[in-house]
Amino acid sequence: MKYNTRKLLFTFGASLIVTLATAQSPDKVLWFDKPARFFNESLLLGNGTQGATIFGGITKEKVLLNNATLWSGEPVSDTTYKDYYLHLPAVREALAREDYRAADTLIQKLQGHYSQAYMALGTLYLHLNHDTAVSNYYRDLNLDSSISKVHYTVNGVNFDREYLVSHPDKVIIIKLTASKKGALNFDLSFNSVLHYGFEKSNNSIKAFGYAPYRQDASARGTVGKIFYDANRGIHFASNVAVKTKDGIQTVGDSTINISGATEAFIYVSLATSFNGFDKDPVKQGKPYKPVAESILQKAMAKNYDAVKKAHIADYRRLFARVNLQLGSFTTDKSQPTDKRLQLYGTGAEDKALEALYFNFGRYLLISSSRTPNIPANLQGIWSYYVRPPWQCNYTTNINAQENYWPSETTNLSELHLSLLGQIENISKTGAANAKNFYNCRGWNCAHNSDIWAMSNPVGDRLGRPRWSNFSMGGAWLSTHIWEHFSFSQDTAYLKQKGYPILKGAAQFCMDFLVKDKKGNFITSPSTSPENSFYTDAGYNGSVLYGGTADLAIIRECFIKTIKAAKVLKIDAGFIDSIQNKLDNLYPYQIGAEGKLQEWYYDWKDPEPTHRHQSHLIGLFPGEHISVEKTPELANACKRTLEIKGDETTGWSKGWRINLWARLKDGNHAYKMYRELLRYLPPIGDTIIYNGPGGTYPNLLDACPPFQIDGNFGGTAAVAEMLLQSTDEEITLLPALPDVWSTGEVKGLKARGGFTVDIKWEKGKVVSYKIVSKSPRKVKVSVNNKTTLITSQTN
Ligand code: FUC
Repeated sequence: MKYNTRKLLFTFGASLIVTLATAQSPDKVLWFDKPARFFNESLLLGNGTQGATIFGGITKEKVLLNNATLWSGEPVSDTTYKDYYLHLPAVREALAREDYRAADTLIQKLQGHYSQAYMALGTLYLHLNHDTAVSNYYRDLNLDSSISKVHYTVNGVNFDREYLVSHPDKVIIIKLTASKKGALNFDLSFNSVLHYGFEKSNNSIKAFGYAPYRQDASARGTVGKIFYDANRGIHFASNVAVKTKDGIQTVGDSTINISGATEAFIYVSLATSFNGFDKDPVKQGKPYKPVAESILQKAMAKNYDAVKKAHIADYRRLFARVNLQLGSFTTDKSQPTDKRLQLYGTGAEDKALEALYFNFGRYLLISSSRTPNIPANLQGIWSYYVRPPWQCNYTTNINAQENYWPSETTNLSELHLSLLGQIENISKTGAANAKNFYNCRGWNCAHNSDIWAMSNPVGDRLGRPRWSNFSMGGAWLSTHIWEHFSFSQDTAYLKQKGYPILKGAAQFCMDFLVKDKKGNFITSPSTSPENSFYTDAGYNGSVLYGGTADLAIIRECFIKTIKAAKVLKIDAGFIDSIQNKLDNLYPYQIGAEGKLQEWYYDWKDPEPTHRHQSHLIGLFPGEHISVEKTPELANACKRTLEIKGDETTGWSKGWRINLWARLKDGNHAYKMYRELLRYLPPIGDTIIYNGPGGTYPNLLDACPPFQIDGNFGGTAAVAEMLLQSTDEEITLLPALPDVWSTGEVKGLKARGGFTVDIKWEKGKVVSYKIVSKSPRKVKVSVNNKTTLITSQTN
């Protein structure tokens, strides 16, 4: 059907839409007055593993189906790159004689294969047989319940749909109702962009298929090869069945027809054969067909309302832990979300939209991060490509980490475990990687990973070193282990799981460090994520020695390893040796322009506004630079950010807002938060990589293209404006923007295992509550005064 805009415009005056919309909380509901044409307008549902993308089409509805465990590829072998480290001395020698051109080329010998890619599973199509002229169209996503709805009227008959993806029941359900008996008539079908087929079944559509066992990466625009083999790679099953009230159901091999129903429930179960990063998905794969069948049968045997009730209770257990009120709502509630975003872009005040974006980030994490060892990828779990942007992988020079910044501070600590499990897997492949590429102990990860926990430098010996040869992905990831402990105080986790992995990352760094000509410890070779320099001789290169970002990440890794060993009272000798190297790292330098120097020398930047700022990691997400403890370095970070400016990609904006918050400049953080929420029109289904970062109509972050890290960075930044903590002290409202002068937040988390509620008026805290499992002494800074208090227990 062609969507009838004129008809809709004519009928939108209908008060029903306004009633539906205004009944919703403007900070917890996304709603629209027309179906989505593109992914950037759709609504995303997920139970942390299964994902459904809802377009809300009228007579033609499509629902994109995803499963977090469906990727191309197979387990990696740890012998592929044996002895590659023999190429390392030549790079070091080139750098020692300041031959940066030679280093840029020689380092390519230290590159292996690219990561594999996250795969779309399939699409469910619904063709409804009724008139195309509809009125009262409305669709929404309620963040309080994780349920999406569609409503419209045709010839006086109301059609309603309700969509959910249940975590307790692992099933996707669409409920359709018609207000007139027998008015529901539709066909249902399934297809996939992967290799697939159907199996005979009397009462369901049973689709089975498989992902490529190998997919060669493509640089932008160029298409690499895709390899399929029915006996290799991750296999999937998708089962679809319908229950109806009234009417007749006709089931074919690949379609289901419903005629004359009043109510219908579509059940979809999705399962894959993935059985762990080191298991062959065919020979050692999970029994995906029986799993999909059993999920479907169990869910269908239950009463829908019971499934829905369990789904809402399960979801709310996580979502309702935090409540944010940013003052009086000035929103015109009768405006759909995309319109609000556009108005906001013209300068309108909409505190409810600012809170909605924060709530949406928490919603997205709950919906994409509940699979053991499989963290949210570049697009969470929602993708419709065989060849997604950047393989839709884990990019470990910022993006994978940024996804998890809100996990601890916004009270979703257990969701962090997906990433922590992946880090454990990476530490295993990364041990071979450390040995093969660098002849070091411990483990290491370069700039990418995937479901197979691959960790080698990518590039196939042709890649640009500025991203391929980043060697600090593992050390950076390992800092998440301490963060999880610091917020959760889970000593058993630290002792049994976390510390040995953290120690392994530190061990790699210990072995990798070499001395510069003055006797300082540095890395060589080194890169600064994705950036390049001009040497004094005018060479534009990217491989150097002693890059600041490497050393900043090593500082974080060492500081946290020492803290963890002290908590566990172990490894005194090892931590002495770490402390020694930490004390003798090449110190930070402040360049002529007042910036925190990014390169070993104060070289010129070809791109002074470059999106990456990994050398500032000590300020955020790290802990060793702060306004209070290292004011000169903090000031140099500030100068760096001023020179970089505020115009950058979505994820980079998300990061910079956090950095400005740590600089205690709430107004600058807020300015950039507004710019992160800049409306970007949907660009259709082509992948566009260039242009400003912002937010699509469905509130998804645009790098561009869509990348979920910006959503998570922005969400973390709101928490960082309202509450900051170190292992020693909690600061309330450290970077409160003037415009958020009155508000309340409940349930944020602080390091030390504290839960914090804050109420403020005219920019000052008027009441607060700090809770922990048992009463503990804690230093709190409130309205610029620090006091020692005892925490409450409830
Ligand atoms: C890094 C960034 C890009 C993009 C990619 C997934 O390489 O520099 O902007 O976000 O990751």
